[in-house]
Amino acid sequence: MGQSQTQTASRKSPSLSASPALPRCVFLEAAQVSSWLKAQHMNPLAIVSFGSHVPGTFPCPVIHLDLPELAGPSRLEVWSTTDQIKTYRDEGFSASASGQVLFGTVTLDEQPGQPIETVTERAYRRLFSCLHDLSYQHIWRIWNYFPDINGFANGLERYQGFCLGRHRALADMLPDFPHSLPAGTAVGTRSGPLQIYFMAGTLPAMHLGNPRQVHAYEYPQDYGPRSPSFARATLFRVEAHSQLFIAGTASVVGHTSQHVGLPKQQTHETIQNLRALLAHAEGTEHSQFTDPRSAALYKVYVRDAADLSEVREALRSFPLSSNQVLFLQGALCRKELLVEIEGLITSD
Ligand code: 3EB
Repeated sequence: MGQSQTQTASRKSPSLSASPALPRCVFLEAAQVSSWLKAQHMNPLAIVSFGSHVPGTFPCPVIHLDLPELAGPSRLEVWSTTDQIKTYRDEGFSASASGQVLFGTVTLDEQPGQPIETVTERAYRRLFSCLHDLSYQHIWRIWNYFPDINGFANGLERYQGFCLGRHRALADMLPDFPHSLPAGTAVGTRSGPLQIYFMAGTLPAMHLGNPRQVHAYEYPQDYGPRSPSFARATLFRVEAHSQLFIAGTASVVGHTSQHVGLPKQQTHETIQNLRALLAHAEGTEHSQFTDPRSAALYKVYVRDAADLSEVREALRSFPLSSNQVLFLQGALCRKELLVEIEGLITSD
């Protein structure tokens, strides 16, 4: 992005919050959030809860997802920044923004009889018109959640309907589609409306593929009438600091699901995909994403709670320290997929 490398050395600080443009994400127990923000002099950009109560009131979007936590104490995903924030609210849309980064959410209820593709297309059109109005042109990361993701309606699996509606809106509204698509997650909740949250910036980020996988936006039509619109990872760099947003990654090689019915093997395959992606990102950007000193956060989505111990066992071979991982129960977009892992790695 053209920043000079020499300038950064003097600015380098042990705190990841040193760089104003990089938002920070941490997993915190609900009771700690207010005191943590105060102690760190951070302003909240967004708070995501997975079923637990969010105490107090926060000026930023607060997103409640019905994705039960499967291990450890209940925690919230807290996004914050050292910068001052402004908040925006409109029907079905809320956002908070610092100078360079906007964190937003679109929530739409499905009306009886309305196909999921229609709701999704509306939500995405809404999202882009709000971003356009607020002048955050570059979309960095998108998370999508809705119930009954593997259910059938109107001759399509609901996930396929979702992909169709998303594709219609993005192909129309996103400049340089599909190459500008950011890292994505799409996971089925137990209940709730269609909930989308996202980060956008005033500066462009770099979107990456995974060398072991076909670009999702180039999947053949066997998986649905329109391919899934997301990149495998998005990398944002400011000065010497890099943030790598890792899309939901599953046991998919090429475009084919591997190890049907075998959660442990699916987890191992997913780890191989993650390792390939991290190596690719390091090669592209000369940043250290596999360095244990990098701050890494992962969310592990497990379809069946009964598979948790096998998934955790398989994850021992991957450097995930337990306080940086959330295990969530969620349904995944292909019925045979049992586990999916997304991540955020900050390196400086
Ligand atoms: C896959 O590789 C697994 O439709 O936004 C992962 C992350 C998956 C995001 C999406 C789907 C999405 O196809 C599924």
